Amino acid sequence: MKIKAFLFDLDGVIVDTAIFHYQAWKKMANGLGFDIDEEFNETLKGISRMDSLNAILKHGNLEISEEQKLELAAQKNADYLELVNTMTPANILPGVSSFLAEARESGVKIALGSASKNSNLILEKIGVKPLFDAIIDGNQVSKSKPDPEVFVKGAQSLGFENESCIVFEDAFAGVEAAKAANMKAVGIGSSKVLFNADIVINSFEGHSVSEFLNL
Ligand code: B16
Ligand code: MG
Repeated sequence: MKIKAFLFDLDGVIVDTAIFHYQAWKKMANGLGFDIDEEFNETLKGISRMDSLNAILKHGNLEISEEQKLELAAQKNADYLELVNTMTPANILPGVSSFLAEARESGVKIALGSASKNSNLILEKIGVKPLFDAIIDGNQVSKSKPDPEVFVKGAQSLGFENESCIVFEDAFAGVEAAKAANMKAVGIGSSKVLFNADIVINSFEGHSVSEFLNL
């Protein structure tokens, strides 16, 4: 089927906010008396805020009330937003801006499919929000990737069938979500991790839209 739309994950594909999430979660964990390292942080990529919090508390062998969890998540998000507010267009990952512009020129529709509840602010800070025809994020979905909900809603809001969409993802769970939706998946990162994608690239740099239209 002819490709009509590109659905982009945010963190790790358009911008690297994983380092900000890491700093904010680390601060929280340290305040609770334990630490998280970069290797553990890898397991949080693409995972929703509350699922991340639960994984971190389990890592630290801590059991707390739901009320305390909400307080911790709110404080972590405040710390994270302080870092997000320092972002500028210089934070866009290499090759992304020209790839988005070329997609629009080619008539391909563009949607965001992210677990983040902060995606609108991030897209505004880096100056690419007007390039998106639809934004589906953690505010619209109830099921985290690998559930396909976020991408299915993206296709629906653009008015296209799932089979005519390509998903660009950096997380294993995100590629699984794309496949569960019968979409093509382009992995951004390592083929060792993203082996279930149709194709894996290191970054958008040096790649043109036409390479993906016949996937
Ligand atoms: P927020 P993505 C994900 O973004 C991040 O990878 C993940 O680390 C984060 O916990 C999640 O968004 C929720 O973010 O706290 O801003 O709602 O890769 O799905 O774009
Ligand atoms: Mg991601």
